Amino acid sequence: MTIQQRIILFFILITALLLSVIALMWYRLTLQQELTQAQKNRYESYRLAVQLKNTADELTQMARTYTHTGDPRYLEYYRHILAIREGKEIRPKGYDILFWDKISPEMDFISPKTGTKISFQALLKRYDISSQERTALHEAKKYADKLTQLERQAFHLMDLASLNDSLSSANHLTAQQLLYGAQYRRDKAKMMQKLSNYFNLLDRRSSFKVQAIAHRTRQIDFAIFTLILLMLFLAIFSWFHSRRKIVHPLRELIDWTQKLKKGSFEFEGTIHGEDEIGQLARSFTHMADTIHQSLNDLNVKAHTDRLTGLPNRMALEIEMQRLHLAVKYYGIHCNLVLLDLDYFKAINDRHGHNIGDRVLVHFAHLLQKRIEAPQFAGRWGGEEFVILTKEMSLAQTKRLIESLLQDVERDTFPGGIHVTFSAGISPIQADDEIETVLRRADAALYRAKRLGRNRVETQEQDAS
Ligand code: GH3
Ligand code: MG
Ligand code: MG
Repeated sequence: MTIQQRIILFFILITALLLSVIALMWYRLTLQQELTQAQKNRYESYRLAVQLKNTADELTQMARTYTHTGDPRYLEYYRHILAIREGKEIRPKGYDILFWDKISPEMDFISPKTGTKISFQALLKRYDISSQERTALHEAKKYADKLTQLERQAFHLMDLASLNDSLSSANHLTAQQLLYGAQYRRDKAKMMQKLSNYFNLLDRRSSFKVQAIAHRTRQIDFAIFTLILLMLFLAIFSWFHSRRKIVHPLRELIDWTQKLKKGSFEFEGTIHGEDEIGQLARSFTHMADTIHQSLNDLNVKAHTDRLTGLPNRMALEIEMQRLHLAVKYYGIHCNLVLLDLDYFKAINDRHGHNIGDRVLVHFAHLLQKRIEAPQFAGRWGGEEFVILTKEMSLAQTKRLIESLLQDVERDTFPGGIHVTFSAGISPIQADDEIETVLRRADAALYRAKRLGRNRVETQEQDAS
């Protein structure tokens, strides 16, 4: 997988996890709102039942006070309470809790001008309660209505009492007995039983709902926690993965460039794979190999004579330095031989430059054949060659050159011609400069030319 694909995958995963966390948090918020709504609904439903109980209690209180005192203000209050409960008069604000207890006998109740007329039954329909709870409240209301019937009977007796003085005290007593009698208390008790039933139902349902929401909230919390852990894990994994797969290979690549800068071509690395860095590393090593190869080729070309393929003057000079050091530090015997083809100018003149070239190449082949490692032969320039002998005495070197002289003399060169050469040998000595050695070899060569050519001469010391 490429680095780009890995980065895309990482962002898709992180975005998906983040979106899931946001969605779950939003859902959790709605659950919280649902919980608040459920608790509010529970309180409102509770207040609805309390209102029925309070109005029933207040009606009882007003009716009983009226039958005891005969004060028409209590009858007036009673009628207002009932009219409001039945939706015939406007419902004042804060009506449902302790409303009538706050009005003293000296005060007149003034019905509000604005507001809604709504009966208890109509109010009931507005609330989100179960059908069982609704039935319980309906039945409670039925018993509340039964109580108002008894209270009306009591008021009727009071009316009769006001018309007929002789029956007055008896009717007062009967009216009071109606409101304290067994039937009245039975109906009231039944109403309270229904209300109590309603409270139980309400409590069970709403607490169950609250528990269900709380349970769901815990599940959501767990899911959010798990997703956040996953995100954390993904982030840690990505960190280590990018260090292993991107940062370390890049550092290694930088090391490679530093090595290349210093001229080293050894790249032992651990960068593998098909991703961008792997491709870059392969291109880099390929490029370095090409440079290395080109440098090697250039190096070989720089040290090789183009015509003969023998080591050239530069290669000979390097080898001379090496042998000089070997003589100096290890005391081994080394010699320098300078060879020059005889009358070469005449060959050129007589057979042409091309044959001259081919003669040089042929001579070079003979040298390569006869001079084996550790001996070293090269073209010094023109028709001059150098042989460097290693771990060989002066006499041994001389014998080698003499046998070479014979081989060359016997050989037939291109153009069917015969060629000879002359040579001068000088030993390489520890306290000599290379130039001195060359000068001595040149002097020996000169002597060989002078003494008739096709021969070898030696020169161990500078001529005085
Ligand atoms: P001597 O025996 O004294 O060495 O005589 P010589 O003719 O060999 O020496 P001289 O220095 O007079 O001539 C060397 C010639 O070698 C002159 C030059 O034209 C020829 N020569 C040098 N390099 C090349 C080459 O690469 N190819 C050919 N064909 N001729 C070359
Ligand atoms: Mg020459
Ligand atoms: Mg010559």
